[in-house]
Amino acid sequence: MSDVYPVPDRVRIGTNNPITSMDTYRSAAAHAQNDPDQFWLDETRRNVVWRTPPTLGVSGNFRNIVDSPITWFADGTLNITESCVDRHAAEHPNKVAIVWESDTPGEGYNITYKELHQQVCQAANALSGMGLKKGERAIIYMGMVPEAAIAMLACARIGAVHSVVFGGFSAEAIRDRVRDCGAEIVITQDQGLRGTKAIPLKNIADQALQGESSVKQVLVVQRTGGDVTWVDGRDVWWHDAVGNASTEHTAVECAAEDPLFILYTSGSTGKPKGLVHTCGGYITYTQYTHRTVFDLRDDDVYACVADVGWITGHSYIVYGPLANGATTVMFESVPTFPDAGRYWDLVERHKVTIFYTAPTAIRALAAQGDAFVTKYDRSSLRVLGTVGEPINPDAWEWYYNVVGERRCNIVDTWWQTETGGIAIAPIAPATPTKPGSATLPMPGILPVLLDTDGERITGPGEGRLCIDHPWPGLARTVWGDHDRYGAVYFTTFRGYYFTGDGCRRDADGYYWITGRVDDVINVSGHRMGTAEFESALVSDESVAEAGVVGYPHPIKGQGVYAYIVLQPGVTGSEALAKELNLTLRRLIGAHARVDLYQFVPGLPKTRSGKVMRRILRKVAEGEPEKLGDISTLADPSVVEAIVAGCKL
Ligand code: 7RM
Repeated sequence: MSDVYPVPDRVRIGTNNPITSMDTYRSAAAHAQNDPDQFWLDETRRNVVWRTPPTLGVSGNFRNIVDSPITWFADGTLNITESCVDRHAAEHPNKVAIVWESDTPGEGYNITYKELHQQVCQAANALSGMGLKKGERAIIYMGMVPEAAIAMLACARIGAVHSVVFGGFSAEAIRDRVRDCGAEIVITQDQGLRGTKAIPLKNIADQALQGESSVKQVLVVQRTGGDVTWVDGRDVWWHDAVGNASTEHTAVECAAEDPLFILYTSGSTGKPKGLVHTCGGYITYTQYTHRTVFDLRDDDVYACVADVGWITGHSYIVYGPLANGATTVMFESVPTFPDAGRYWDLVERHKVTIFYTAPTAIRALAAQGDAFVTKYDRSSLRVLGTVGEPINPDAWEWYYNVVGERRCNIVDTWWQTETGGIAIAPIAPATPTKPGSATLPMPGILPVLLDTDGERITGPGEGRLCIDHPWPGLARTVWGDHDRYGAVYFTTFRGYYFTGDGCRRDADGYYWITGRVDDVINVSGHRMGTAEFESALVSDESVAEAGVVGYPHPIKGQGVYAYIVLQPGVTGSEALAKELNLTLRRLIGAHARVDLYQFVPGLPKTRSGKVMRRILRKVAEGEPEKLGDISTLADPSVVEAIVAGCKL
């Protein structure tokens, strides 16, 4: 039996959460299960600003996603910025909406809801003036500056669809996304700053846009004043176009199911998919889960230190918190600048009450020793969240004992780009926790564990994690390829949404995510497809074939292991390994690098030519004795060479 941690008093007392105990949790979950339409209609009518309040709940189902797509609140109309900005600017204009923590500590500033409203209106007017219309796409390629959030909201305000591309991605990756979504406008900044390191975002965007005629205009925020390449007639400075625009703007009315944004995410095969989230359901689900899981209170200072380039930044830095009228921190820097105390310095200076980060950061910081933490006053903290990958119990205990001094509840939140918002997690004032478990499903989420034959596992057991009924935050489609959406998520197990994760359920009904069961790897909380690595590697002229798998890594969660078959006449070396990592950086981005290379004479293949990835995985995991049945291999000697070989 694992330890159970009761909810600390400080978290239990003073809440106005709709869910304050396991009893209220169970009755909310039962209501959402028995009458999902009524549950979510009540929720959205109470907490989202609608122009036309919806009367319809869900339609469509998981059995036939192609012919009967999922919709929520289909007869409602709204503009989500009225939920995120206008109502708060009217009700509490001087409340801080965004606390900007700049790269250099102390150089940031705050933006109130009134100011946010003015700036979003200005940016919306500027984008309209540049010709961006409802339904058209804008790529946002920026660092963590307030203008990134303002740009997202401004797109939403005119009904345009944004697609944020994480600032670590390469020019090639931006070009792929610009083409896939047919973007009309790119919004970027001169340079990004992370731990004093300047990232030439504008120049990378320019490289990406060479020859791309769909993009008519580029809007550029000046962050550092560094040199940039410039295309006259196409490029516009933010401070000119936005700074001079009117601070009044009437939001464009959108249908509940109009797309709000596209976010590209990696899967097992092919290029990243552009998942589409729509206005009404997404804003309903993110505001609900944000308020409930973190137990948001009026005077909270909420800090999620993710990047807006990932779904966590969309849902839990920008949309969820702002819809709730919260004060949300945007953190530009890195956890180790100027030293490993940066997060706790931030907590002390801004009196952060809710802090949300990834297990990889917790492990990295725990390894630096407790003094960096204890040096700062963390008495403001009440709820500590984690997201992105499984958290090992040691890291959980360190977060709980050292960072939170046993006063805070830990919310280990399991969810995905596809789920839109948190799907399995404790509700801070209600759910007793167990280190390493994401605990229990949100109301409205019906997790199902299936065995490899698709049979439902009841009670305790381990299987593939699926979800049985639509919830409002679910991504509705893959941009431009609804069939792919159906094929990837709804055909493995008919009638269920398949998450790609393995999961165990214990005797208390608690869920323990065991990690991906497909060819997706999770490195430092970054989701990457092994197929993307492989296709980038084989594009190098030295490489004939590549097989990429994950292996356990003490800090990053998973490391990347590449088996490389070289072209005839080429020999493996450290220098070649370095060169291949440069190829990955150029084709994917700075966050994509292989940790270990092994040059091998061949990949283990079946007689029909399929790579046996299980063997690659076992060797990378350091368990060559557990290869299992290798009798179907075309050439068993390849395995001997792989097991005996060395890694660089
Ligand atoms: C939010 C996000 C999704 C994948 C998912 C899991 C893994 C995320 C947890 C987790 C164990 C968690 N979106 N994952 N959260 N695994 N415990 N609390 O990360 O689309 O980028 O990645 O991340 O494998 O399928 S994501």
